[in-house]
Amino acid sequence: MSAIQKTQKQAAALREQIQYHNHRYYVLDDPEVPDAEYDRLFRELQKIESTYPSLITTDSPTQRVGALPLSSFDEVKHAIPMLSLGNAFSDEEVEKFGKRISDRLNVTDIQLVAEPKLDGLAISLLYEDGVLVRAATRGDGVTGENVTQNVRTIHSVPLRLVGSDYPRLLEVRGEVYMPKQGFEALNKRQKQNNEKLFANPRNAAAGSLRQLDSKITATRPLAIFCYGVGQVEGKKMPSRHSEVLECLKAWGLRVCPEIKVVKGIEKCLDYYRHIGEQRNSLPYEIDGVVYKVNRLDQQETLGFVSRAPRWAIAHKFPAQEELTKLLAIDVQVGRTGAITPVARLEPVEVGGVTVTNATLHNQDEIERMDVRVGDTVVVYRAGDVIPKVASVIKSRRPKKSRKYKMPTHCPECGSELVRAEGEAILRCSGGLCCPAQRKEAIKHFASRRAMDIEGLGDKLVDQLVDAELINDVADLYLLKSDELAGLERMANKSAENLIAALESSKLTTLAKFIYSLGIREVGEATALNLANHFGRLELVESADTEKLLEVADVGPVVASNIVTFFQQAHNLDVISKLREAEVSWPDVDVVDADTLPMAGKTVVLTGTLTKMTRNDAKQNLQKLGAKVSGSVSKKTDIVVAGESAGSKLEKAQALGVEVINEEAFIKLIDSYKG
Ligand code: D41
Repeated sequence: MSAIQKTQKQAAALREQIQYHNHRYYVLDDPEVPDAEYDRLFRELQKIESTYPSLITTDSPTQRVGALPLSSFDEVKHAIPMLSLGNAFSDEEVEKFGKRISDRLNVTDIQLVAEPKLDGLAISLLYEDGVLVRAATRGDGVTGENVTQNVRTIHSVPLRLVGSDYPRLLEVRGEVYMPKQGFEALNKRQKQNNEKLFANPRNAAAGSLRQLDSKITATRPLAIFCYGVGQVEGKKMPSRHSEVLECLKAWGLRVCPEIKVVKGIEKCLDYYRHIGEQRNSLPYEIDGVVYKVNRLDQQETLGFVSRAPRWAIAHKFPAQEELTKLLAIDVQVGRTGAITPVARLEPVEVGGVTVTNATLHNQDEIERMDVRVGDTVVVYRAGDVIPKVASVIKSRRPKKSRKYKMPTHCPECGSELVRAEGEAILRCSGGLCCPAQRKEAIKHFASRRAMDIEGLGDKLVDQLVDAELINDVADLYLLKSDELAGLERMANKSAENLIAALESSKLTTLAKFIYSLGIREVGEATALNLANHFGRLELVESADTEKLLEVADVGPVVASNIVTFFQQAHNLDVISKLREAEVSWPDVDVVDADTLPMAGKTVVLTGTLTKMTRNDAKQNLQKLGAKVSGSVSKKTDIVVAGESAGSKLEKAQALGVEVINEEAFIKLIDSYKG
């Protein structure tokens, strides 16, 4: 055997192995080897093929992607038309179907195959001598489009059939779809890249299959389930549909595992209900089930009417999409002040549930769809998710409609709505005073790292706000123990304890107080920087953006959050009420950060410290002007490694960064404190 023949044999053996593992992974969902092994085989084959391009075959697993973009799709005429399916929307219609076939065949208790009806696109795959040579969309059933390049990128479509007993010519029919998970991931990616979102998995699958550049299709998580055959030459097929499906499985084609053989219409309806219950937990979207007469001779006897077989019917689930009228657009304020526009709709039944509200997500989404009050809209509801307005029927738009404008002020508290740069959502700037945000703000205010009010947990905050005993954080300090004692599950003793805790929380630090205010994106570190930079709260309140940008770690977004917060009169009111209640803190001696002993140093804390908390260590470092970071890099100056330090310590050692233990760390800070 010549050297090249040997290599050719080696390539063929690799292809066979890759094909086997591909089938195990993508078709059977039962991988045998780790991904790394698959990758190794794949790279080995790639290496051979790049050295000897003449050895590349069209069914080589390396050839799924790589074809040049098309300028248009060619037409494909189906040798045998791809039939359409009649629909049934109720048990009665299915029973009528059962009666029709029984009467025509003159038999009762007919055997049927029940299949989930995938919500994707019907496709035809043509295999010649076991090799995929063409894939076409159904189109109008007679003529479709040649989408071979795109379908080749779908991993669950075998480029070569398994075994050797397949027909010389085999046309397989199935449904290409996008799994729910893949759909969510794709839309997330589209959003990040500022590209258009797909309304549902079906549209996403259709859009992906219609790409002229198969490299794009290759990035889309498509899959296939095969449900039948068209043209077959060179082999006698079995006599039942269920057996045909078994053959397809044996030849490496993917068939839906939920498919069942049932006897009689009653069992079909049982199947429908069973699948209906499974629907939300299935990893793909279905819009109903399909019943097919199992015996092929009976199918032939029944024949078809106007392109739909008499021997099959689709039993649809109630629609998940309906048309209705948009009556108004309201906005809702979430816990963090996020504003969500909500569509108020003329009540409409969607998938068995009456829908009167649907989310419009955000301002961008409204602008993208240009949705207007008075529009006829498509409402979509899937599983347990919140109904959403999927699209607008522009042709039904009333003449005098006006573009929707988002409000500029919070509907709950009247504060200005602000949109941070690069963010899609508007937020209420009301902070402490907006009722929708009040509870969250109070919980934050009371938390350990903020005002540290012991005994004031989340549940109690909810109770206090619901009982209207407090409206804002300042009201906390006006609470009386007899008011508290009147609350459910509140003993006299705990009421007194809370009053005492409130009292002792009054003396705080400027940094903690700023942090307690809950200004967006002003965390502990920023609050400390602000306190150290300005020294007095009045100076923080009156600082403009330019002044704020001088503070360590304050960027334009944080600066603008701070300015907006202190522009709201009610925030200033709350602060003055707090001061009246004798909440106080010592002013901070302002030191020029650059002159601090550890200015410019970046320190990483890792492992467990025994003599102080991680947080105390951090604050000590920050007071000395050091920056505390969470990850080790070349820019790290010191790593403080406590007990059982792990990967960060290893990384520091690898990078040659100075590492000190807790003892040395304490000595270090003490030496600076002097
Ligand atoms: O899952 C499906 N979407 C599905 C579609 C299925 N499981 N079986 C189908 N069977 C047929 C016949 C009976 C005509 C061979 C179908 C379709 N047709 C179909 N899909 C799109 C149009 C027709």
